[in-house]
Amino acid sequence: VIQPSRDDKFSFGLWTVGWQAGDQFGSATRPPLDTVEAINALSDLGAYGVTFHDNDLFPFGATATERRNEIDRLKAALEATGLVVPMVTTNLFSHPVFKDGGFTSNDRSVRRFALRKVLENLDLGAELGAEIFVMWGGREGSEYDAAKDIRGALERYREAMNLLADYVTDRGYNLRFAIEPKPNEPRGDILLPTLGHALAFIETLERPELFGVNPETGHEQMAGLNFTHGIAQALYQGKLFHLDLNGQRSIKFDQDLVFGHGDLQNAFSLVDLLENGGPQGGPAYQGPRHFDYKPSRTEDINGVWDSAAANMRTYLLLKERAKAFRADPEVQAALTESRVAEVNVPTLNPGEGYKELIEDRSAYEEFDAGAYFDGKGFGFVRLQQLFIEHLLGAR
Ligand code: 3MF
Ligand code: MG
Ligand code: MG
Ligand code: MG
Repeated sequence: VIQPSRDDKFSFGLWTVGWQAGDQFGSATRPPLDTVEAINALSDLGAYGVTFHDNDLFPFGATATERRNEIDRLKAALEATGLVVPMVTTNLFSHPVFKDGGFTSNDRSVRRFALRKVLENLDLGAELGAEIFVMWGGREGSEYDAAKDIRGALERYREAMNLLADYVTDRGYNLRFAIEPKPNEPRGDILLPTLGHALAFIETLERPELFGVNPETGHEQMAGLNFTHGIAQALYQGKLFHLDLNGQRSIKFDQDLVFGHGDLQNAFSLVDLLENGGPQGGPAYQGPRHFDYKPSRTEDINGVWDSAAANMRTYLLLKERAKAFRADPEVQAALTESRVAEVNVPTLNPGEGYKELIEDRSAYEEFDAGAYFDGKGFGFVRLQQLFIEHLLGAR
């Protein structure tokens, strides 16, 4: 029986199930969803956490009393259900004032306002016990190359991140930052467009240890990239602070489909990586399994809850399939045949450096590549077919 439980650590953004489904070409097809109703329903479905932007909880420009009222309602619902808030984020994209960005707008006053908005929200994150603070810079970018000095904008981005890191450090907050890359939409081009750009940028910050990434399935796939590879690199570099799971079918607009309703093979290898550590095993990911998807515009509220449940059910089914894949003796034999483990053997012998390598004539002068090459294949296709058969439930 596939039944999500709190131990599975599934979380949802309030903006996901709460999306009213207005798009570029049409108005909303669903009424607003109240925070307390969303929390109760997600709790019943087996989620363990909810996340939100400041303005998912209270409207932009809310008075201090309105803000406090919504925070208290949220806290009461968390108390009643046992749900937690593992992550909080800030909306620096909806209000027209952010049309050229928050931290990197050409307008300096907007940048100062954006920084203050985030500081307020850091206080809220700390108050609710969140440990991760996500930053998606949706409006940080441009449509026209002549209109944005990219080096200047990156310098302003850095200035902002350094200030936020100073703030959480001085306040003693147990919060770390996760940058969420996206190549485009709503801007023509967004700064820090991929996970790789974000990882490189983090190393330029004053407190890089406080920064990691929050990669989203669809965002990497919109750039034609392999999400599982990206997640593996983020894990390898100790930077996978959080993630946004959803579904995307190739390079097109940000579809935000249910997890697994996009590239299913890539979803399967991802779950195998998160749960089993991938081909060679290794530490599994410990953080929330967070869904950032949009219940399709065609759906009513029943479709919203069906889709929320579908994210978790698909994840658990893939987890079960990945376990069966790893346990299958034929798969194990195929992995050996494909020498998948051998990539973990260091290329140099213990204590060897380039001098010893040069001295080892068998590595080069006496290495007869023509004779060494025996034409034998690696058998990757056979391994992949076994992977597919497990995914299909045929084994
Ligand atoms: C947009 C997104 C964002 C971020 C969110 C959390 C509105 O494509 O993915 O969702 O995930 O801002 O930081
Ligand atoms: Mg997104
Ligand atoms: Mg998306
Ligand atoms: Mg996202």
